[in-house]
Amino acid sequence: MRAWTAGAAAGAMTAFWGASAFAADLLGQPTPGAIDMQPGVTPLRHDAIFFHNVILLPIITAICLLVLGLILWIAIRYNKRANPVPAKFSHNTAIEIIWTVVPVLILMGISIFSFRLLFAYNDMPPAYMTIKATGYQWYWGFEYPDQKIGEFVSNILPEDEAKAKHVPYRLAATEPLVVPVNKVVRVLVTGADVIHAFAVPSFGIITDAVPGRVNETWFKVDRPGIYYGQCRELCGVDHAFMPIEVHAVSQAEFDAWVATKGGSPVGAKPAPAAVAPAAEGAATPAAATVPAAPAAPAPAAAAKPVSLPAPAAAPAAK
Ligand SMILES: [Cu+2]
Repeated sequence: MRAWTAGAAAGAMTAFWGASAFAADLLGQPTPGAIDMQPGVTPLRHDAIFFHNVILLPIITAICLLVLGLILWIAIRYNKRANPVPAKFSHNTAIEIIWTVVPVLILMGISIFSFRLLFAYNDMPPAYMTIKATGYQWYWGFEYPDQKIGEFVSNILPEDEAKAKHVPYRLAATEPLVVPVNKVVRVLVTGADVIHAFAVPSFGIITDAVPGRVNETWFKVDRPGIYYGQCRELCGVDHAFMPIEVHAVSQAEFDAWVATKGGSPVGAKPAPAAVAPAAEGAATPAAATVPAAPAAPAPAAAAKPVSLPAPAAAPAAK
């Protein structure tokens, strides 16, 4: 009972103040007994936690308390004994306007923060490097095209090895995804057989791995560490056994790791990566305007020569 009370108190504290100031949650993996979200290490995750803890939770709490208060008020003040002769009216214009307009305003307020976060997810800064993650039944394949590292396979680390290494079984993998800290990493996600999903909670990302399609997401890890993720789309019997293990390391350590994989550390990474997102961001407007622009003058230009020679030809014929 005391544990439950402590848990409820912790829950209330966490709900109102966020876990960071209260509990020592493990970084990059779930914490036994914890109820808050995993701590974030990327800008997207920080924003998502802010949105949840500072915007949504207070609104939800206030609405719940308001409705609870109204129910109690009605049940106590207007029950049959306390109020034997009920009022006969059935409409109140003022209150009907209020309970229509106020929820609309609340939703509009939420949408400002919600859309800002949604755009941040899609508005990737210029990427330092790209990783291609492919979901298989039931493991992941990772490829580093910028470093010329071909696809390598990452399986679940067997239970005895995980125990021997003191790493979490079902989260630890045979091959980690190694990335440099403080660099924008673009992840291209696809599936080879069925739909999987690439998810790393502390990065705040979850992207479907769909066969025949390439989805994109990004992260920028702000501190070194080991961060675990999992497949998040039910993909078959071993769905629970295809973890993702990400090591965020310094640039020097990353370059050393690239060398051990037989890749080229530098290459021409920043240039194509810097151009690509800009082109992608402009892809929709560019695609809309560029073909339209030549298309529009083209018929006009074609029409003019056709119509012009005609009058010119007519006098020539005379
Ligand atoms: Cu799965």
